[in-house]
Amino acid sequence: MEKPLFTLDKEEFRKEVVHHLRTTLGTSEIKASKQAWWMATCVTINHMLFERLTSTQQTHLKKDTRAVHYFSAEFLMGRLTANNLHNLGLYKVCEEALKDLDLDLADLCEEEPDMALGNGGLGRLAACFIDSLATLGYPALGYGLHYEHGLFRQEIRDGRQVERPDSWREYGNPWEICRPESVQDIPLYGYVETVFGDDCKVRKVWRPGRVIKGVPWDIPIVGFGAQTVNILRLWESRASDFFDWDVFNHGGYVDSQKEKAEAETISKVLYPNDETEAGKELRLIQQYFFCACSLKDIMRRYKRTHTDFKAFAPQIAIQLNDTHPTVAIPELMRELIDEEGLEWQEAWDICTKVFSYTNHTLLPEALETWPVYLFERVLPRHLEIIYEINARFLKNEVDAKWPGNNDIKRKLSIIDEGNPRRVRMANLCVITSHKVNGVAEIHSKLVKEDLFPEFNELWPDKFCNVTNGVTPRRWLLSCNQELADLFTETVGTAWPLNLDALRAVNKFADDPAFQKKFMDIKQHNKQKLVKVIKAETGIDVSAEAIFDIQIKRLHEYKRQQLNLLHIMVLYRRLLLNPDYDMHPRVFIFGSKAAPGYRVAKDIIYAINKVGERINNDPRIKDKLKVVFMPNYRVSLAEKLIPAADVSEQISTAGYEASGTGNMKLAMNGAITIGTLDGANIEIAEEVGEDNCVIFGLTVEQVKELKARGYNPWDYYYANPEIKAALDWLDTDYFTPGHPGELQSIKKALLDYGDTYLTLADFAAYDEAHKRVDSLYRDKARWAKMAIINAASVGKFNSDRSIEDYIRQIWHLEKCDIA
Ligand code: BZD
Repeated sequence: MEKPLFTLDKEEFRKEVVHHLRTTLGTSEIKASKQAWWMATCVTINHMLFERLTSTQQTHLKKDTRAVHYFSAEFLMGRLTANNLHNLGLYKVCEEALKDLDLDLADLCEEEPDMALGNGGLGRLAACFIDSLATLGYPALGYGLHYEHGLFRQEIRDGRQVERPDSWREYGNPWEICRPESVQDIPLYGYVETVFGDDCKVRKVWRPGRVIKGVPWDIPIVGFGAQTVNILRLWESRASDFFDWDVFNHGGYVDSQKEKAEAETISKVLYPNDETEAGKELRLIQQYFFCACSLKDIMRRYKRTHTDFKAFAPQIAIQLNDTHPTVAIPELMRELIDEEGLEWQEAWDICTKVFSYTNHTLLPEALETWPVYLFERVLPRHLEIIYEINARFLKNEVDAKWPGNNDIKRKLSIIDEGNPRRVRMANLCVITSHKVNGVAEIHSKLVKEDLFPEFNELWPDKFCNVTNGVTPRRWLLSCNQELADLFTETVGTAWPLNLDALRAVNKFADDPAFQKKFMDIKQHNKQKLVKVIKAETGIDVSAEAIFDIQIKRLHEYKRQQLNLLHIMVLYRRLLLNPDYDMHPRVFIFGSKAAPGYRVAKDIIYAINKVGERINNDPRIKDKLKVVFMPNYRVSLAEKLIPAADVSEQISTAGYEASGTGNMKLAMNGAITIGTLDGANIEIAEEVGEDNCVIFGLTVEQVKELKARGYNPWDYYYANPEIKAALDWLDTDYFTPGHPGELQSIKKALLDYGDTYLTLADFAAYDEAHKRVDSLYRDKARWAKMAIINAASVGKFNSDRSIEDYIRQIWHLEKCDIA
């Protein structure tokens, strides 16, 4: 038998790369570009991935395993080269092999465009979860959309965000494999006919107005240790083969091209909406398209080994990542009833066992609803099915529990009877799913008590919590290799799988020699980031300053404006008193705003303009710098996180479902300055309240203040520093010649009521920063805190999250691969 390839030594690896450079890339060592070398490296890696992929698929088929199907409109994968090498255990071999060719692996990795098929936390969570599923050896498939353009590329022009298209596969992508043998046809539009069948039964038949082709692209997902290689299957839309060739032949070239373009539009671009509902027809079609393709694919695979549907629910688990894939519910009902001939109750029993739903937000404006008229036009049969589900639910469940209570009926109904009438996707999810989970303890509690209290009364066992996690392979081993090596040296090699093993590092937290090693690594990471900052923004910063980092989507509830307001107050203190006692600080931001979210874009502009003024003001002697890193994305996060001293997690309590950046930053030894919100609460529990800086109103206090009637003007008049900073925005100090350009920030915080209580939390936030400053000056104390943070976040390994899903929701078994 051929030797397994992943035991390659560096000589063999080098030969393979050169071989592929010549035979696959069609170039040679003399003239190959960096891009070609990177591609040749990827082809070499693929050779090994595919071998394990085939063994995995054969074993799963042979053992007829139960599998989870993770349905998600987003998978924010980032780059795969370094991650795949680490998971195959070949990173160092590859690095050495390339060194012999005078190439630097880290440098070649920069050739890879990010696969940015997601907006933020929700999409990145899906990526971490499929890594963990493969690592733990569970049969799993990720199902999503093969967007031609991922999240927009952000350029900053004169301080403002400009959205440019992201073309991640313009020059080909080495990780994806097209599977034409598994193409699906997806109907849309049309009408429903009621027919009397040969079996004397009345049936519904959907006569679609249009059919689109779904082409699957598979991305192999290799687990750490390379035992299991699962797949992420992403669907691309094309014009179907039912395409009217007659029209084409009779001179209808332009019309036929129009049809092609329309079909391709479906998977053309990712909607850049985070935490708001877009409600556009194309988005509904995107959702239906990938769900229908995926269900047909599941059905096809199921039928290879089964002739009836008795084993369907025992074999298939489908996790709905937020409400975006909800339309899979009526689609599976339709498939089972209309196409497979099952009775309603049989089909419903299957659906209620198969589906489960993860909620990622409590924000009312983020809860998806679709106008009934739109549903009726695009998916007429699905609307009928939804009505039927609703009627049965209202009668059998709601009326039985609350007889005659129309208020509750109105609230729980899948249909919102407003004008226009709308389909509430979250209600459909909760009614159908056997489990509904939130993503952090506090969030899951609020899902039960505030968002769905009546559903919780009906079905108390349905609701559960699975606290999010992140993969330590990407977010420590791969992005912070020096720290990873120090940990391996200290506690052995088990930690990338069992992150709790790092607890053993805690006993060195006070050890000056260990502290030095740890902080030297932090310092080195900061020095590397200094260069990146200079290259990306032209700004000079010193690695001796505190690196204070806020990286996440821009949203008022995440309160980048609170950070900015505090920066302005610090700046003013320094202007009033150049000897104001503070350790030099660099505030670093990375953030994209939804293109239609005005205030968010204004906040980006304000950060840039305030930064520009501060960074060029010699009076403050470089004590303060503000950096806005353009085009925040996974690969940039991998450079920022290892260099962070301080992690800003400052959402209004009750609004951030979990957060996952908070986990990555703590894992890399950053100290959290945060509110008691989302997973911050659990991070504080794990690392200890002494090792993070918690401030601000709690969820309860936020509710009380809002109930009492919050008036931001009270804080404006009571705190002269807040007043001075906000009034500053009326002037042209930061925007010379353009007074008032930053006024919208002030307006949002005063005239429009400061929805997210920025001013109410300001004083506490300021005090918290004073604490950060004094803690940092005590070098030993800070080093100890940083070490304890990195060593104590084992809970936030996404492997633990997956085991929680398995135990509470999916009930899968691990499968050894031969
Ligand atoms: O999901 C985020 C939450 O805001 C975070 O608190 C949480 O940690 C993560 C993972 O659970 N939500 C999103 O990222 N949401 C979106 O990206 C999104 C995308 C499209 C439409 C609506 C929301």
